[in-house]
Amino acid sequence: MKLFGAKPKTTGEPRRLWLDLGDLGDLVNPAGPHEQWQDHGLGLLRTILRQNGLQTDLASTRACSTWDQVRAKLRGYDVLIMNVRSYTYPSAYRSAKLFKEVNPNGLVLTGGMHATVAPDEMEAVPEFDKICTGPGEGVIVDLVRDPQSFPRIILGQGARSMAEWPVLDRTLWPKPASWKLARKFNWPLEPECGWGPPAVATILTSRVCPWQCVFCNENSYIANMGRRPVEMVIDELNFIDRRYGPVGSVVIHDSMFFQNPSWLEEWIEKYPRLARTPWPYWAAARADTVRQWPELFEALIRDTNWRTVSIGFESGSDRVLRILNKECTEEDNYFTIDLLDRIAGDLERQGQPAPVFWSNIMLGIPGEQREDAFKTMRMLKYMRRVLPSIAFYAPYPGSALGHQLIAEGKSLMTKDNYHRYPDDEKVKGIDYQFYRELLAGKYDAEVNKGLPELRRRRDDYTNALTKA
Ligand code: B12
Ligand code: SF4
Repeated sequence: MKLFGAKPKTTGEPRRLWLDLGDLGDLVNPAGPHEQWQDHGLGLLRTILRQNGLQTDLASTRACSTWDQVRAKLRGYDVLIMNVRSYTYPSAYRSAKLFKEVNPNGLVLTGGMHATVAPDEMEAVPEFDKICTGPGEGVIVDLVRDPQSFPRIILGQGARSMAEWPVLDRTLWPKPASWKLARKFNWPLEPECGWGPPAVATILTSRVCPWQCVFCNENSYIANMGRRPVEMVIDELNFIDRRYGPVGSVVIHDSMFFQNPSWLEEWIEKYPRLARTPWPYWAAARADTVRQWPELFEALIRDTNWRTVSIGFESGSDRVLRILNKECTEEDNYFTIDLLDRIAGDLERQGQPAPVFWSNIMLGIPGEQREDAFKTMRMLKYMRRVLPSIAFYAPYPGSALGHQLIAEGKSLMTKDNYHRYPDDEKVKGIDYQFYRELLAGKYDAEVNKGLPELRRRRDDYTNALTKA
């Protein structure tokens, strides 16, 4: 298969701009740490383009403070390229319109998750000239070289395995756009966000999650793809550390790191031995698989410095977990909480840093009752070492439940407002006032029922509410 296209032609090229997307100002004076993460889709595709002699300039809506600044950046280009996710769709939409305003003959090439899950919505916008659904690594070179030879809707082509992906050229990522942010950013590495020491290196080892949670079900739209071999991941981290480091910690951005036991066993064997430093890292698991493979989980924590364990607990109620098709139970959740607690206590006694949960919790799920929400908050309070990440359920296109709610006219997410503020209301008919009061502590008496005295403390959960 000709994965990355034919040989380059470098002269007389059209002027091309890759526009990194996100909320205005996020690379100037960001609202929070997660707004500063770099985009691996952009990094991968610009690396491939560069290796094939196709130059793209770079601008970022996140590096601008006003739409006038964005307009000025867009002027004078023949081609605009964007990676559009649902949560960046509003900025993609507005940027495409501005681009056509200042370059009426210019072409807008798009791809990304939103193009994949909601191509109809994008097709209705005439400013999007080409819309690539699915993975772009097999098509990007030919598309950028000769866009007019493609139809408007393009079926993307991915690699069979992430082993085929080149090492990202991280210098192709946008820079922080203010001296204040630049001081702490560690570009082309990434800034600290509370999960581990700076500088942070983000990396992907897998792209596919085989589960079918109805609020997500990525495997219905992310094509199957082999995992990146363990040694390639470690080599890339060592290279980053040598070239741009020192790296302080790693964030493994996989949707589901804790899968494929044989890959994980190899990681346990090689990471402590071959990594220049066994950097502490953040990575994701599920409560049911932790319960299925507790020894593997424990070995990863103890031997590979897995220090921030992201778990999509989502709910503390079996009824809601079933609505979500989470395939995890209350019992799985408590098993995982107790196991991490035991390992953490043990490591602390040995004077070592203890692992913590990054605990994803959803509230405001259609069908959730008050008692379910109390159980969820009770479960959260039961965790002793936890960074809570609470979100009001958001009906994203691409997910089964999202599609259903959109079709029923119950979604409050629009192209101008896929997600703006953490406490935005996302679904019609949900009593958001109740949830705000729940987070503020109004129902603590109910939540605390059955909780040991020590775990009845009150954290400010309103601040734990994240954009979703
Ligand atoms: C890492 C990650 C994050 C990180 C960092 C995000 C970032 N800056 O990149 C963090 C933790 C911050 C995050 C947060 C959120 N995320 Co997120 N995240 C991911 C994750 C796990 C990996 C993204 C990634 O790097 N993929 C790998 C790269 C290579 O893929 P890619 O960018 O899609 O690009 C490929 C194709 O799309 C295509 N392509 C892209 N651009 C273009 C352009 C052209 C021209 C072409 C031809 C092709 C093309 O080719 C690329 C190579 O194959 C994905 C799930 C996943 N497995 O992809 C979710 C995902 C993107 N996130 C999602 C969501 C909803 C969020 C949140 C809103 C909350 C949440 N539920 O997690 C927040 C909002 C963030 C914000 N900024 O406000 C959804 C998006 C759904 C959608 N319909 O768009 C996903 C799909 C997960 C999910 N199923 O819910 N996220
Ligand atoms: S929520 Fe997590 S476990 Fe469920 S399908 Fe998505 S990535 Fe997989």
